[in-house]
Amino acid sequence: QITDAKTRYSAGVLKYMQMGYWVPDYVPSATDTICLFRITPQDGVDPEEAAAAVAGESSTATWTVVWTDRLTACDSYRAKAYKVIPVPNNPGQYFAYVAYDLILFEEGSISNMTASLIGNVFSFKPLKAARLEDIRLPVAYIKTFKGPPTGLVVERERLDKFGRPLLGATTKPKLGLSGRNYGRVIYEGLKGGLDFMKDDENINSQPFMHWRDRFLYVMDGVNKAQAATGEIKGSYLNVTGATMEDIYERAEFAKELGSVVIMLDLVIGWAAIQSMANWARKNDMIVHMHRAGHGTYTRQKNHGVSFRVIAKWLRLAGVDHLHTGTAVGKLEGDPLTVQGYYNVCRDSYTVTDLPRGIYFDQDWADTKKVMPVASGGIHAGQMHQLLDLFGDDVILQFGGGTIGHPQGIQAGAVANRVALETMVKARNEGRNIAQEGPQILRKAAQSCG
Ligand code: CAP
Ligand code: MG
Repeated sequence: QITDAKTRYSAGVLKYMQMGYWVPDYVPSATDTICLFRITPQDGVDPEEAAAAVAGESSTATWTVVWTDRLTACDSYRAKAYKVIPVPNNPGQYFAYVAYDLILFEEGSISNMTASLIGNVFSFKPLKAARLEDIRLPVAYIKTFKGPPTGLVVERERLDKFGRPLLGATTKPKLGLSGRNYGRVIYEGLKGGLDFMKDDENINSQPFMHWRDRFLYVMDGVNKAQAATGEIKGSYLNVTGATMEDIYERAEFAKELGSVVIMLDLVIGWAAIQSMANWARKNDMIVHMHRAGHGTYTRQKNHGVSFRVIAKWLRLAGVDHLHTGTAVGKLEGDPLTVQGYYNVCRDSYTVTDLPRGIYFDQDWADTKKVMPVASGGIHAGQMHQLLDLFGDDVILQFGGGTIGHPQGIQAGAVANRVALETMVKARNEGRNIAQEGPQILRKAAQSCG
């Protein structure tokens, strides 16, 4: 085989072939993890060589052959690049498929898996750029994770809310309100008809409002709104803090006050997220995940990590809500790609769907489902588009779109609830909401003033 290859491959590729990192006839097994990297090799570097270098650096290899390689006889420790194809319409870019044996990752540890898969390779010299586009996780590895603490099915049961998307809003302005004023916003939003209110990603415990103050006033608002409406309500209390001790302390206080939900920012890191998922599982708490910071590595199309991969890792790590994009709001994202992220959150079995950016089938092996959150510059006037794009299992969150209502916060919440219920009714009656939506909304707005 090597003799054949000599006529086909450059010396650089042959070197990797001999080492076992470029294995063009490799057929991944059902227990392998498969990564699809989009690589842009440096000028003059063969794509197969670059792919093999990725396989090497993300598993066993360093920049040179080492004596101790001979002490690890087992071929399975080497990740194997086995397929490289040009990316259509993107000259210089290639899709590289790399397979990893089950033995390479610690059970139930996103930190360990990511230290291999995205540890060093993204600053690797043979590559101008690299992006982890998608990942197929084997059932054998999935079963070592506990997944969402609550999951969307149990969440609906706890809240006693079915047959429609849930509604939320982020309290604005992002920073600066006092505890008492903040609590008033929570009460008005929930009383007006929202299911959830939300802390913003950057509100923790600043001098203008310490966290205990916020939690006390927020829960006062939640309790009063529950009493006034007879519905179960929640407000995502952001327990993000400087240390795990702070995070645990804040989460314990949220529980003590009777909150059904806590919020975490993605920036706290994988180990902290998995620890908090364990805490939430023991305390029957919903975990709301705000993907703060993700754009720094998910946005560029040729470098970083795709959000669909982050969403898969977060589902395994154990979150119940995940910001997943809107396709129609103030933040970037095209409808099909965003729908693909929703699939990753909510499917029992995700089927390959190239237009939606899903490159592999993924059996979720009964991992609970994550409730996706559409947030970022959306408002009631887009209700038909949002319902049409995402269906019922989603939280639609209107921050500015509630608190910016000309007649006040409660009126903003009422507008969102009326728009949602009108649109769900129209859809259930078989009307084409994508087309008739604006008319239906205008009529509803007139009839309720
Ligand atoms: C929304 C939001 C969220 C973004 C995050 C904001 O407010 O609170 O942080 O939606 O984006 O500050 O922009 P508005 P994503 O509803 O007033 O826009 O959900 O995509 O992670
Ligand atoms: Mg925000």
